[in-house]
Amino acid sequence: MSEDYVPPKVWTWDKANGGAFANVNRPVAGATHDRDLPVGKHPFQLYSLGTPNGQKATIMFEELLAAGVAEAEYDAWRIAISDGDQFGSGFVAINPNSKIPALVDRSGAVPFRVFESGAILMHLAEKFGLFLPTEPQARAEVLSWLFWQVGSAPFMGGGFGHFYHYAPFRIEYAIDRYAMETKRLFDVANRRLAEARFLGGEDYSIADIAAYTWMGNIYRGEAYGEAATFLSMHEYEHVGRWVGEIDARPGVRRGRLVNSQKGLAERHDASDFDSLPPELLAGIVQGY
Ligand SMILES: N[C@@H](CCC(=O)N[C@@H](CS)C(=O)NCC(=O)O)C(=O)O
Repeated sequence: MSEDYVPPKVWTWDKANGGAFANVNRPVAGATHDRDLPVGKHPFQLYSLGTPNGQKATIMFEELLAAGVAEAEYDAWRIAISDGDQFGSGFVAINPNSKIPALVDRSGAVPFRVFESGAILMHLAEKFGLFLPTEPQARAEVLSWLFWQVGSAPFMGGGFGHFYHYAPFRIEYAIDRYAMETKRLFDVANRRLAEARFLGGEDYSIADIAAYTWMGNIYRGEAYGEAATFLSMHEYEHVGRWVGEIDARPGVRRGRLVNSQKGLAERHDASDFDSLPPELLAGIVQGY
């Protein structure tokens, strides 16, 4: 690999390309091994990891439970993506894209799968009538910001985060391109949050849950090494106000601890949190 790479006529897969995710990345889909997924006692079975995409689902469940929706009880199973668990046959059957989070809704007569973090948020919001308004204009605003986030996350993570932090060597062109786009996205959010308390308007919604897990980590300096300094996070004061407000929500604090190294590897009951040191629930932790 080098910066003066000239692509051949036809690309071929170099399995030993040395990148941080070389052991799990591959150019084909499908299962690599047989493995059934475990099933717990609750109506919702979540298969995930405490990454920003995974935390969208666990925060949503904990927010629903905090709002008094007892029917939203869930089991959260850990999918170790660096060990290749996402390529087990059971997981591929519920997400052919082999990425966490993936959900099985077993609350009705026939269980069904939901994959993609945005689809999981929308499914749960519609099912329980929370965090997604029904009035058409307000609903359109929330969905617009939700899909904005889902579409922009790959530029922040796969683009900026990858080339700034994980790539085996630094490529100025790639870092410049994705730093510029990541800063532009923060500016989009900052301007919106200067005029509205939350992304969708005055009420907290699934759009905030989705964007918070990504932007909060970068804003607080908990993602991609020195990224907060490199990207001058102090410029985004309204994003900072919004991150702080969401950080303080009890459902968010619990949701961020699920499927995480410092918190709960798995979550099967609300009482599981009782086993954690109280300072973890009082603050925000990073690390899955
Ligand atoms: N668009 C997907 C992206 C999910 C995603 O990228 N998940 C990552 C972890 S944050 C993953 O499972 N990576 C494993 C892999 O790429 O093999 C979503 O929003 O659910």
